[in-house]
Amino acid sequence: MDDKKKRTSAEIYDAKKITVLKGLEAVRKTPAMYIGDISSRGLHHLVYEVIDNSIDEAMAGFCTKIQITVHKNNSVTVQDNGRGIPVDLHPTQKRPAVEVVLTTLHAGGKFDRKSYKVSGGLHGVGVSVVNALSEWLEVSVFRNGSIYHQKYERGFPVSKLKKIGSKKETGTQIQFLPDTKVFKRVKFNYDTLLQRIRELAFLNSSVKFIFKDENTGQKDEFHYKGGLVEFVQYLETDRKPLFKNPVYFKAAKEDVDIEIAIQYDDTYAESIFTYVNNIPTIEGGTHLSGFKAALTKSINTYANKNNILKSNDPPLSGEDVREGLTAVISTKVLEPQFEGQTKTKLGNSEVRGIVESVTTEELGNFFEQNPSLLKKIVDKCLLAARAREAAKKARELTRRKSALEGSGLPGKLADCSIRDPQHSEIYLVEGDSAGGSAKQGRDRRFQAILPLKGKILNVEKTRLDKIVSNDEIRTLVTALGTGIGGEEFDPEKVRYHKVIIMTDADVDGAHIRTLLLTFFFRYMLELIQLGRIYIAQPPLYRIMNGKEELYAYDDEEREEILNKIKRSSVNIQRYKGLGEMNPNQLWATTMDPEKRTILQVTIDEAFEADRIFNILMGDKVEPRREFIEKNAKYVQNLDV
Ligand code: 0RA
Repeated sequence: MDDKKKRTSAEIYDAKKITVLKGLEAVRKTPAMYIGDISSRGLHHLVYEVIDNSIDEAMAGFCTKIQITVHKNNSVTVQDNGRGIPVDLHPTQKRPAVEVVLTTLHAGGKFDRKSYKVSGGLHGVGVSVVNALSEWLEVSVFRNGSIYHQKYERGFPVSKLKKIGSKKETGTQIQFLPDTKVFKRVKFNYDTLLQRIRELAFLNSSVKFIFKDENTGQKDEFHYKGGLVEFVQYLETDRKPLFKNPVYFKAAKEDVDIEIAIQYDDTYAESIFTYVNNIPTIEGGTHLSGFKAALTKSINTYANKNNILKSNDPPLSGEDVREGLTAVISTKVLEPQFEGQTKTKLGNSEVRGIVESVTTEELGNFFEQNPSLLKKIVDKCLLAARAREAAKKARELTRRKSALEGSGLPGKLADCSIRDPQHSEIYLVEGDSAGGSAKQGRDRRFQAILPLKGKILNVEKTRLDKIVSNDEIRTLVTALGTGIGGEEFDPEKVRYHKVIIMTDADVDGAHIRTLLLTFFFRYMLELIQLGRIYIAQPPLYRIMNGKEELYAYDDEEREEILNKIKRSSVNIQRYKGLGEMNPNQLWATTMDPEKRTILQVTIDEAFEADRIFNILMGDKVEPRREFIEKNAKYVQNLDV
């Protein structure tokens, strides 16, 4: 300190206290800056944030068990068996270290332990953020043979850290109740938490996770000792793997830890999931491109070396070697840089070369030792190469055909007059009759209508060449303007910033919606990530109260309405299909931007979506029996 007058420790204490207050105040003022949003997503993020701290302790080698419990009052407890957050007085702040961790932004990993920084994303903001956004939070530290306890309200300590008992084992327990003054709705979704916990269990094979919900009595335990190998096997549920065990390797090079598991199967999709410090990198980045480069090069090199590729065979492209590939790539990077639209793309350029060289070396060893598996892979890639060639021809044919047809837009499309994608939307409507009503009811300035004939092609069971020559899909792709398939697809070219799926509220409607979602997930994932895909919410009931016309969008709302009005004079109609609404009704209930609700499709756990779409739409009939039930639930989840 270069001040002339030395400050007293009381003054320092006050100064620090003011910074702390300012920090927590900032979090409460603009919570979205710290946790993304204050909807369901942000709410669940609080739990992940607390778990992340326990996982840090596990990565440091001191924690083997993490228990997560959702209580009846909507509070959540996260308990671990790590060393316990230190309780001794912080050297400059004159407060117990645990209090500093819980009240200072970004203090969590800063002192005396190596921790992977997770700057840029929403992760790693620290437990103090959770504290600030909780009505109350209680921490118990098991350390030095004692139990220490302290309580906070909206981030501020309301008790001193006190010794309240003794305990041999060490650990940390944090229980918190999210603040209803901050969050729109404080209700945790078991499946949402379950999926993230399962994912973390796959990524951290040394930790046992125990997850309980006291509302339902549900309990799940995960301890995947096989780590990524088990992760890939889980993703392969209901697919036929090409070889018995996934290829697996792990390496550390120049401060980067790399772990990869790979399998091929009988699907045509490419399912690669990448992580940096346990955070899903949806948009990929340098670790992914390093891996892809190594895979393409290695397969070509060894296939040539072993004379599996003949001189008249084409070289295998990246897309060819990734058809039917399922892989998980988990990296640990000290100071990751996150880029991209959703800040989920790894930017560190050094990581590309590191992952590429490790993968090249490991795959080389594997192919040397398993030439018969290499042959299986190459044969599969050659099939993909031929299909890609056929798809290219089919696309060229389509292009020439549409050039002859004039504008190039499909005849079935009732386009809007505005040309600016940002202000345009397209309704994909089930059936010609509903399509007709939508065309009459719409605001033609900015709403385009594309009626779809029955069930579109199941892309999960079809190769790209067949997909691009399917009429219904071609119409859809042309209307959207994006192109399809690998390099050909460009999400920036989309002609409408809202693509709204509008189907009947029955079994067939649900099926068509899933077929469309499968298509977007497999071939236009970026449109989902950019938040361009929506699901229309037509009403389920029309309630005539004398001359008054009311609509209910679910059973709960119907009851609410019926409770408000006199039941004697009412007439209730249950809509079985969109076709039962006249154009005016369709506009008023489902299409008018002033009144409608549309659900934005988002994918939080891409790995689970991948698996579910495959199970739902894949070959095996048995799992599809659960189709409607599961699907209905899944689409609800899409709204989080
Ligand atoms: C700072 C330092 C040490 C451990 C922790 C924080 C820690 C934080 C959390 C949060 C949840 N569980 C946790 N477990 C540990 C190291 C303490 C030492 O050196 O003994």
